[in-house]
Amino acid sequence: MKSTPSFRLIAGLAALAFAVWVPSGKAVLLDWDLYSWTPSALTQSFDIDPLNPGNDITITITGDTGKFNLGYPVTATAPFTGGLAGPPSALQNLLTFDNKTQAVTYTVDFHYASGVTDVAFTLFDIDAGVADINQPIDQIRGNVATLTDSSTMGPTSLTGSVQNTVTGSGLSQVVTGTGPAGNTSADGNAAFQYNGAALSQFVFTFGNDAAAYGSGLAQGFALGDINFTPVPEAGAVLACATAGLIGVWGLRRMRRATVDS
Ligand SMILES: [Ca+2]
Ligand SMILES: [Ca+2]
Ligand SMILES: [Ca+2]
Repeated sequence: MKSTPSFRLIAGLAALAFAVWVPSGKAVLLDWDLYSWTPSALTQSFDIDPLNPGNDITITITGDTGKFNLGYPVTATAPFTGGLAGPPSALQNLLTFDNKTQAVTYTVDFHYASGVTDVAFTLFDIDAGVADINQPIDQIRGNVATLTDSSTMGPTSLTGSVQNTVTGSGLSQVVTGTGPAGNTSADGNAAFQYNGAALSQFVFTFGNDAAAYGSGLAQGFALGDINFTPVPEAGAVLACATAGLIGVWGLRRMRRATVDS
């Protein structure tokens, strides 16, 4: 039997699809230089991944949101840069709490059927005022991710800097400022990673350490770019494997037909 040109084409394309289009779990980046936050908005969704239908990520801020300084949150290259060259834009947050118990919580939802993994981001300027009880002491607490099976986990890696300290383990890891970090330095950075498990959401809360006085002074931090890797959907993997098998079968058949002829 002689394989027709169209059959050869289909078999070749199917084999090619298998070779290049098996879902690779390609990393996606919410890059604040490309996507901006509407000033003062408390929730926003972003469609940053063309391979995933519709919006891919939503960030929502709750809690004492009335304490944001005018015009915040906002994407900007100042005041906090994390010490990065450029500097790149980041989600800047400046608040003036009335007391040390007020706080705001950031919820980041990923809109992927099978979740995402290898989430990584850095917060800038998690620090404390000069050694004076009237100064705020930045604190990031409540660091928890919700997995696609509804269980929870803490950051798999949480790395502080010169002017903050990381305490606790698992679901109770906390970053607390220990001294003043320059707004354009890396001294207040805190790098987060959630690796290994498919998650659909992570949260963190920005407030003050219990040792802070809470005197109504402005304090702030920035959220840098968010990296993550979508987990391929089981259906997509199956479809690719099927296309690949058809392609391989077709090519073998063509080869046999060529030998026979
Ligand atoms: Ca999308
Ligand atoms: Ca700060
Ligand atoms: Ca600072």
